[in-house]
Amino acid sequence: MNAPLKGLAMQAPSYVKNAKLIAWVADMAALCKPANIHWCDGSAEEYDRLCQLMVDAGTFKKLNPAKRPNSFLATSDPSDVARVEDRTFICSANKEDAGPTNNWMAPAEMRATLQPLFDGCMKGRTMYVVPFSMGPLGSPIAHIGIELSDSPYVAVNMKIMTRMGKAVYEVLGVDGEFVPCVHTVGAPLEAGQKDVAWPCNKTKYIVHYPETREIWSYGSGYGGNALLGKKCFALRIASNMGRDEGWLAEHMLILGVTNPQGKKYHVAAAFPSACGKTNFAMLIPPAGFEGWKVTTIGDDIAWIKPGADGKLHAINPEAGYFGVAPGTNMQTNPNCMASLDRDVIFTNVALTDDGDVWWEGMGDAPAHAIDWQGKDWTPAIAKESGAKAAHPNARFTVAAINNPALDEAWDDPKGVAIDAFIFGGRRSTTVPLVTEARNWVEGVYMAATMGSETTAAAAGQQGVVRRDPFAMLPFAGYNMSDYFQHWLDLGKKLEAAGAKVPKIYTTNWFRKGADGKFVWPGYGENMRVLKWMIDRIEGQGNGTDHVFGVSPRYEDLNWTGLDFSAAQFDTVTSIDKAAWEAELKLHSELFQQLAHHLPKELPATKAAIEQRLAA
Ligand code: O2Y
Ligand code: MN
Repeated sequence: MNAPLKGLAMQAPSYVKNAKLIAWVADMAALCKPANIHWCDGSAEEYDRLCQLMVDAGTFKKLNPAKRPNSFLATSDPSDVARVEDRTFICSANKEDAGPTNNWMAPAEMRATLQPLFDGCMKGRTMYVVPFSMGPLGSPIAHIGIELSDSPYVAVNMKIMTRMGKAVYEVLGVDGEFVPCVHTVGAPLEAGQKDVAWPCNKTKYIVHYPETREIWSYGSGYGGNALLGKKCFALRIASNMGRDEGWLAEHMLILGVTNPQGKKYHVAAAFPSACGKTNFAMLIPPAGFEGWKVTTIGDDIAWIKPGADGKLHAINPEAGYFGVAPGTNMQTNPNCMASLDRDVIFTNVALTDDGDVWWEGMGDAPAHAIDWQGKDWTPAIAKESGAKAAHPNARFTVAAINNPALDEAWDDPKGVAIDAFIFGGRRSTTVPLVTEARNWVEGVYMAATMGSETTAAAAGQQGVVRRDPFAMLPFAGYNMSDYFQHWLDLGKKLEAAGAKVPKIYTTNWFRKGADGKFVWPGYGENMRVLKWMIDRIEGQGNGTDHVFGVSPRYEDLNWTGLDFSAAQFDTVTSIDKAAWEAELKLHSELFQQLAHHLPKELPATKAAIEQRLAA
């Protein structure tokens, strides 16, 4: 316990009644020694004031209101541009509980490491107390967090990304539970020291204590490192809560799909980072799908709890999108482009001469811009030096309510009942366009073994495949094999109760032809695959059984409005025996790595696939 700072922590507003929270803020203030404490109320006035404060400090540039009303551009320190997986730790009491896919340090050792770093880390800065609900306020599926941060950038981003503000304290009450999240940029200001536009520290720690449900983040002001509601709470800590309490915290978008007869289905889909989750969540059905509608519930994270009706009910714990800007355009995601018309915080995109933003893949390049590092950028400079106007991980932060395709139930405290799960890898060969699992265990196997290619594959060659089970490799807050077991247990429990479990699919939009180009057109055309899944849910879609599931034949998909030949279809769906033999060897390697607590159902499923392949 640190010596209390006289007066400072006593500034809690009268509507904050939670004794544990007030004591914790006092204790953290005594440790971090901020110059001020600001208890965020989540009001529009507060948002505007903090944005102006950052404009004055040089952290934000206000964009031309005629082009991009109420929008700002932040450019980060070039060393602080992405999540830092090698500095992310799961500090469980036992190393085995973090598992071989997480960095681990003993909690006491980590606390001893962080104590001197946090001592005085907020000197000269304001500590923002950010109350947030992950999920609709008061929903039985939602949970509350409080982030203490010395970054106003974090406070305003949290206002967009979560349900942030005063109302959270009403839900919290006098003795409600919250996940404490402490964040510092790690750049204390000594008396008279001038601040920089993007303070951060070379040393970074993103630390989770799963048993005590705490998050401590040091040294970065960026994205998932600093907006602690997102990956840290909603995935790493929440996956622990879900395991203990019988629910799921998943790296999944949630969408609604309504057929021309008005019947609505809900799908949750996991794709590895930067594999088009936002595009799929905002899909616009193509020509040939008149009367079909896709609506967005969430684009990145799903919390899913079994309901009394035996169904799995999902909410989006977030209230906004922190999406990748490069590559987003009117072809790949028109709904997203429309969402970005106003009220946006852009980070690390380029500033055009007319006060707007631009990024690679947005559309026609401007004749001149200021790049994300503040340098002059022209198409000629780019051609000569390869300089990017926007950082490849440049982001937008925008409220879900800006999305024209927002689902009417996106904020429903009951959540939506899930009809199907999709697990999508990124593979240039081997894995077919879409496969349905014949049962829950086979689906868990597909999800556990999914992979994503890390390097661009040369024509006809496979890149390096990084296994990314359930798209959760960087986000599972405990041992991955225990996580598989949790999925198997949940399926068993639902089936034992007589429930119809959601169907499970695996997709791969990324097969390449002999010319090294993607064959499947993707984006809106993915609707054709989605419709096949819905036909299957209704017991109507046809398909063919193969070694590891059921896939559609050419004639089983609706091709109206798309010129896609049976030969092209064969390129994205064929199953190559030798490739699958090699693939299964890679599955064995994964299972060896995850041998501790690996559920026996997974090697058994693999053996069955091997037998079918040999037959
Ligand atoms: O680079 C970051 O800090 C953000 S990572 C991220 C952001 C939004 C959605 N997904 C991700 C991800 O890595 O999966
Ligand atoms: Mn993500």
